[in-house]
Amino acid sequence: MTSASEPSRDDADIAMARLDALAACTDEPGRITRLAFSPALRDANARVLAWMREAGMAAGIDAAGNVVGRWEAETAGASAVMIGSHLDTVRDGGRYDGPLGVVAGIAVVERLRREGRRLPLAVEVIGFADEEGVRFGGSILGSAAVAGTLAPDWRERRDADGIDAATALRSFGVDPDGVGAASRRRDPPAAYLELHIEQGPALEDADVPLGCVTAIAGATRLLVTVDGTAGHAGTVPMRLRRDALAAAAECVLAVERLCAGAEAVGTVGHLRVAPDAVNVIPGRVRFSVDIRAAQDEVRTRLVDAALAEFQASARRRRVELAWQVTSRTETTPCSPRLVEALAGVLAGMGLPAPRLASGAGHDGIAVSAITEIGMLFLRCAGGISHHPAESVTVADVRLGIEALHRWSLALRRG
Ligand code: HGY
Ligand code: MN
Ligand code: MN
Ligand code: MN
Repeated sequence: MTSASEPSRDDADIAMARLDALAACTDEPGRITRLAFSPALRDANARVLAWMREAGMAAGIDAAGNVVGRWEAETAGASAVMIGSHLDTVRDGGRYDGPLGVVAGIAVVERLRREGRRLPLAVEVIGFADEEGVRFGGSILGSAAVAGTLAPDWRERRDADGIDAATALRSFGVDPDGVGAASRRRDPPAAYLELHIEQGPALEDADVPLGCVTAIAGATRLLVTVDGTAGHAGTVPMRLRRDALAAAAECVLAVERLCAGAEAVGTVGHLRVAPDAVNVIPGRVRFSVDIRAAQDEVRTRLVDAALAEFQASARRRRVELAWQVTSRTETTPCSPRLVEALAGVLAGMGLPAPRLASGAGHDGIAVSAITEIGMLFLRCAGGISHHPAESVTVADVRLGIEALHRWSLALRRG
C-alpha cells in the first residue's frame, strides 16, 4: 500500500524499476553485459520467472533457455498470442533493448489480472535467451528454437573463449539435445507482438512516442579469419611480411567503403589479434562482418563484393583467408493486419501512428516462420542503443503498456 503522500506506483513505474533490476544482472560490473547462457542471464531469467508467477502466470524455462509465462484464456488450453522480446544484451549495452518488451508483456498480464479478465486467447509472455548473437556470432537463437528453424550447426558455434554453444547451454542447465522441444511449430501462437525501443532517431525527430513497424531489415553476419606469419617486429623486413592485421585492416575499410556507397550499413564490430603483442607481427586475425540492407539483393551483392575484395587483398599480401556465414536473415515484413490493428490502437489513444521499418534485427524475424508478427517501436533518446546511454521516458513506457493492453482487449478467437 502506498501512503497518501506518495503517488501510487503504476505499471510503468514498476516496469522501469524492473528494467533497473534487470540492468543489475550483468557479468561485467559497472556495465550491462548479459550474453547468451551466461550467469547474468540465468539471474535475469530467475527474476522474470518470479514476476511472471507473481502475476498469476504458469511460467518456466523452455527447452532452449527462454523464459515463458502463460496467462490462461477464458477456456483452458486455448490458442495464445505471444508478447515478448529478448533478455540477452550486447557488451556494455543499454537497459531497454530487449527487456522492455518482456516487462511490458508482464505488465499487460498484471492489468488483466487486476481487472479479473480472461480473454478468448491466452497471453504468453516470452523472454528470448539469445537474440543479439554476440557470444556465438549467430543471432535470434532462442526465437529460432521456438520457431523450429535452428541452423543445423548451432551447436558447433564457439565463443571467443572456444566454448561451444551446446556446452554453454548445458552449463546454463538446459540439455542441448532437447532444444527441439522448444519448437512451437505444432501449436504456434495466433500472433506475436514485440514492444521494442526504436534504436534510431525517427520517432524523437517527429516528437512521437510510438510507431508501427512495417518490416525488419535482413542481415548477413560473417566470421573471417586471416592467417599470415607472426614474426619479430624489429627484424622482419616490410617486403617479407605476411601481416594478418594489415590485411584485415584493408578488409575493414572495404566493408565501410562498399556499404557507404549503397543503401546499406556495414560494420566490423569484433576483431581479435593473435598473438596480440606490441613487438610481434600479427599472425592471425579473426573479425566479424555485419552487413544489412532493406533490399535482400543489395545485401547479397555487397556481401559478395566484400568477399571478393577480401580475397584480392589476401592474394596481394600472400595471407590465407577463411570465412563462415554465422547468421543470415532475410528482410521480414510485419503482418499488414497487425500493422493496421496497432495503428488503430494508437489512433484510439489519440496518438499519431507513424509506420517505419526497422534497421535493427529482432526476434520477430524468427517467429514470423510460425505466425504473423507485429512490432511497436518506442521512442528512445537520441536514437541511442547498444550503448549505456540508451534511455526512454516512463511516460512513453506508460503509453507502450497501454497500447499493448488495448491490443490484447481487442483479441478475438479465430
Ligand atoms: O543487431 C541487431 O540489430 C539487434 O539489436 N540484435
Ligand atoms: Mn533488441
Ligand atoms: Mn540489440
Ligand atoms: Mn528483438
